[in-house]
Amino acid sequence: MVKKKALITGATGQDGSYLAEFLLEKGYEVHGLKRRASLFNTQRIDHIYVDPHVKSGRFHLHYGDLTDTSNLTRLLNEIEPDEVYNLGAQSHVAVSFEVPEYTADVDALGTLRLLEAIRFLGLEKKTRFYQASTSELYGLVQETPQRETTPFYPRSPYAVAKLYAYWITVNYREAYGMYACNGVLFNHESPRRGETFVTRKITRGLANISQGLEDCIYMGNIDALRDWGHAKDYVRMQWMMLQQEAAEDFVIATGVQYSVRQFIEWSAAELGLTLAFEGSGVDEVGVVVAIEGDKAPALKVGDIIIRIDPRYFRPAEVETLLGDPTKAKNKLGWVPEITAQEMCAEMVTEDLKTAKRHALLKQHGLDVPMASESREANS
Ligand code: NDP
Ligand code: GDR
Repeated sequence: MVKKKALITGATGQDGSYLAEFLLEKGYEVHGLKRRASLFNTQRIDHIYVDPHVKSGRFHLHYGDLTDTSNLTRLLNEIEPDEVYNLGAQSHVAVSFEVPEYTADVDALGTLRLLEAIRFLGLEKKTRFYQASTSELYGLVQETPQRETTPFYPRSPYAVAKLYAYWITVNYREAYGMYACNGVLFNHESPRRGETFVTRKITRGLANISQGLEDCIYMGNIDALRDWGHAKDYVRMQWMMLQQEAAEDFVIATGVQYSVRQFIEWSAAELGLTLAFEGSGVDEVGVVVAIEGDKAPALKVGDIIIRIDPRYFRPAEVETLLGDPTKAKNKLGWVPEITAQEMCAEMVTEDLKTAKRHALLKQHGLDVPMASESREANS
C-alpha cells in the first residue's frame, strides 16, 4: 500500500509533536517544518527523530518559515503531500499585542502562502488542507455556548490574524474546490504545553514552589473562564477532519468550562496544598492554608504563593469561552476522552518530576537553569 504523506507546519510545537506521533503510528510518511533557531528547538519531537542516514525513517524535518513563500512552495513541490496541517503560528495572545505585524504575517499571510502554493503547483485536487483555527475568533462572545454558526468578534491581533486565515481557507475551498477545512479548537493543553500559557505556568510554577525552587507566581486575570481539553484528543480530531468525503469546519471543545482560579486550586491539591484566596483585585493573593503530610517540604501554612501582577492583564481580554462540540460528535463520532482535571493531574505529575530533579541538583550545589524571569516576561 502506498504510504500517505503529510506536511505539518509547527511540528516542533505542542500539537505538532502529538500529531506527528499520531500520523507515524497510522503509517504516514511525516514531514515537519522547523525554524532555524540559535538553540535546539526540537525537544518535543526528539524522541521520534530518525537519523536521516537511516533509509527506512518516515519522519523528516525541513527548515522553513511561514513568512518565506519560496521555501514553502519548494517544500510543497518536493513533498507533494496528501495532507497539510497548518499548525505553525505565533500562538500567544498576549504576545500578539507586542508583535502584531509579525503575528499577522505568520498567522494570516502564512496561511495564504500555503494555500496559494498548493494551487500554484496544481496540487489543489490532491492535497487536503487543515487550518488551526481557534476559539479566540469568538472573543467577545455573541452566543453561549459557541458553535460553528456563532458570529466572530476577535479581541487581539492574534485573533484578527486567525480570522483572516479562517476565511481564506473557506475561500479557497469555495473558489477552487480545494479540500480545505478549519478546526475551531478551544484551549487544549498537555505536559508539552508552552511554559507561558496559563495552565503550564501554573503547574510548573506550583511544582517548583513546592520544591523550594521559586517563592511565588504572578498571575493576570484569574477569573477568566476557559473550556480546556487535552491536546492528544484534539490532534486525533484534526486527522479525522481530513478523512471525510467533503471538507467542513468543526468546533472542537469539551463543552465544560472552568476558571483559571479553579485550575490553580486543582494544581495545588495535586501537590497536597490547600489554598485560600484573600483580598481582591490586584491585591488578591493565594495563601497556603493546609499541607498534606510532607508533600511540599519547602512550604509552611501562611505562605503566599500566588500574587496578581497587572502586567499580565491584556489590553482587551477574552473573559469567557465555552464550546459546543455537538457537530463533531454527531458527524464524526468524536468525543474527548481526557477531562480537564485528569489533564491537570498529568501536567502536575510531569512538572513535579522535573522540579524534584532540579531540587536534588540544587541540594548538591549544582546550578539549575530556571530562566523563569525571561520566560515569564510576556506571558
Ligand atoms: P505552539 O505555540 O506550541 O506551537 C507553534 C508552532 O509554530 C511551533 O512549532 C513554532 O515553532 C511554530 N512557528 C512559530 N512561528 C513560525 C513561523 N514564522 N514559521 C513557521 N513556524 C512557526 O502552539 P500549539 O501547538 O499549542 O498550537 C498549534 C496551532 O493551533 C497554532 O496555530 C495555534 O495558534 C492553534 N491553536 C492552539 C490552541 C491551543 O489551545 N493550543 C487552540 C486553538 C488554536 P518554534 O517551536 O520554533 O517556536
Ligand atoms: P489563551 O491562553 O489566551 O486562551 O490562548 P492562555 O493560557 O495564555 O490564557 C488563558 C486565560 O488565562 C488568563 N491568564 C493568564 N494567561 C497567561 N498566559 N499568563 C498569566 O499569567 C495569566 N493569568 C491569567 C488570560 O488572560 C486568559 O484569559 C490559547 C492559545 O493557545 C491560543 O493560541 C489559542 O488559539 C487559544 O488558547 C484557544
